[in-house]
Amino acid sequence: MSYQFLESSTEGPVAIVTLNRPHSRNALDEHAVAEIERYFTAVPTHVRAIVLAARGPHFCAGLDLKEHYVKERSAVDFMRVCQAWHRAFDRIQHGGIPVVAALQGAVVGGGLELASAAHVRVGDRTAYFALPEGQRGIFTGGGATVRTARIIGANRMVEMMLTGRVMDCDEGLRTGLLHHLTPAGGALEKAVALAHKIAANAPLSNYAIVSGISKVADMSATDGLFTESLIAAVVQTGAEVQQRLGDFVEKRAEKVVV
Ligand code: 1HE
Repeated sequence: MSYQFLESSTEGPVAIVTLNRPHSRNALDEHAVAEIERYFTAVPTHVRAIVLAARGPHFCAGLDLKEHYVKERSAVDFMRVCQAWHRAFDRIQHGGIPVVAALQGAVVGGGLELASAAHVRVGDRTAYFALPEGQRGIFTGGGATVRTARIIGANRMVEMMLTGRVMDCDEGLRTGLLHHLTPAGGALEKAVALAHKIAANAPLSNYAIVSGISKVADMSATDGLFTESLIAAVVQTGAEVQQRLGDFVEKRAEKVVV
């Protein structure tokens, strides 16, 4: 499949998908969001983990403000834009394949919404986060009220949006926007290494981890526990379980050590 905004390549079971519009700081126009949805809807079948990266010094400057300015969209037009973002980012979060984001520079507005849909976020020391919608006279529309608020807390998101302050990489690590922090320029290498490690897990376990946990978080405790038992019943009887547990019992498997 051919793309204008995205670049993709594979390294064995790991795909690397790269936002490739650095001259616009990878701002997301309608076409870019449609390409993201298209890629994550039809991931090559051999891919077991995906790295989401970006060219240039900034991961993503969010909504393409120039497109929004020129199009002078109506409320209904923008509702449709938001729904397209929701569909695309939902494919990332719930597509069943682990996604590791490699972040540098600005991860702002819709760029933070995109990063929030990934399962693992690796940032280098240049990475920073902001929700400048208030200053632009707009509002989040790519899922931040759900995904970003659940990561950093609704209260902190309100404060960030009201004040427009920039969160640096250290605070990003403390608040859960980052899971791993690397020296400048090191995020992609670390993300690819993590993706290979993730790809070595049983695919059914990975599917359950990325699809099940966030769904259970939307449920009551009673429904969540019941759903967990159903997921576990399927995964624990999967094709690879006997071999992997046999490796442990026969002392061929790695131990869990610090
Ligand atoms: C853009 C965009 C954009 C850059 N839409 N064109 N997002 C923002 O409010 C962030 C706005 N951008 C910035 O604050 C800065 O551009 C950056 C900090 C990201 C990067 O700064 P810098 O100095 O490296 O680059 P630059 O010179 O500001 O930008 C380079 C070019 O990218 C320039 O275009 P040029 O034609 O003058 O070369 C910029 O206009 C262009 N550019 N950001 C369009 N966002 C679903 S709702 C989501 C709501 C939001 O995402 S709100 C957050 C919007």
